[in-house]
Amino acid sequence: MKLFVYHTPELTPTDKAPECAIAVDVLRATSTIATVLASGGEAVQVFSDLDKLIEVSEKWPSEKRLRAGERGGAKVSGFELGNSPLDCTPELVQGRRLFISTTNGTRALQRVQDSPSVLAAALINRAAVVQFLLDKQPETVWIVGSGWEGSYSLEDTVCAGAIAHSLVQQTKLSPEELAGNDEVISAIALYSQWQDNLLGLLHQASHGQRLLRLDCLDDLKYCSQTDILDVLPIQHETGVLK
Ligand code: 3SL
Repeated sequence: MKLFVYHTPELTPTDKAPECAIAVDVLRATSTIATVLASGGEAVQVFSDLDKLIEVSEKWPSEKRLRAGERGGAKVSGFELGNSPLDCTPELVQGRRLFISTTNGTRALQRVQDSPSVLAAALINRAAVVQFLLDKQPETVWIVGSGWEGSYSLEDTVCAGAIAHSLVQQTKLSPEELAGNDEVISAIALYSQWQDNLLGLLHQASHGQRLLRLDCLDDLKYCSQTDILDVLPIQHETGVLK
C-alpha cells in the first residue's frame, strides 16, 4: 500500500485516480456525515451546488429527507440543518436521507468521486477507515483534505496523520515505506505531537477559531474525539454515501 496526502482538493492530481480515495473534513462535513450514518440515516447525498441539492431532494418524500446547508460556517436559510454533527440525533435522522452541501468538505468528496472506492473520514471514525484499508489492502490510497477555500487546514492534516500513524502501527511498514509523498511524513509528525491534545490543536486551527466565534465549542469538542464511531461512509453511487 502506498499512501498519499493532499492538503486540499486543488492540490490533488487531476490526471490519475487512486484505488481508494478518502475525503477528510474534520470541521465539520465528514464528521457530520459519519454521525448521520451512525445515527441511522438512510444515506448522505452530497452536492456542491445548493440549487442542484434542492432540485434533487424535491423528488424525495419530505418525511424521508433532511436538507443541510452551510456557507461560511453558518446554516443556509430555508434548510432544516446547518453542518453541526451534534444536531444529527437518531431521533431526527433515523431512516432519512441527508442532502448536504458545505463550503469545502463536499468539494473534496466530489474531487475524488470517480475513484473505485471513496470514503469519508474524520477523527471520530478513524479506526473504521483504517480497518477498511487493512482488510482491502488497496495499492494506492489518497487522503484529500478539504482545507478552507483552497488553503491548508491543520485539522484535516492531523486526521490524515492519525490514519497514517495507525497504519504504521498495525502493519510492518515504516512511515517511509508507507509514504507516497512527503505530506504523509509531515502529517504523521503533526499527529504524533498533538495526539493527546487534539482539542488544543483544533483551537489553534483557523477554522476552529472561526467556529468558536460562531459559538460552536461543543462541535470542536465532539470532532476532536478519536475512534468513537464504528461507521464507514462509503460511496455507493456518485455522490451517495451509505
Ligand atoms: O467547509 C466545509 O465543508 C464545512 O465543513 C465548514 S463548517 O465547519 O461547517 O463551517
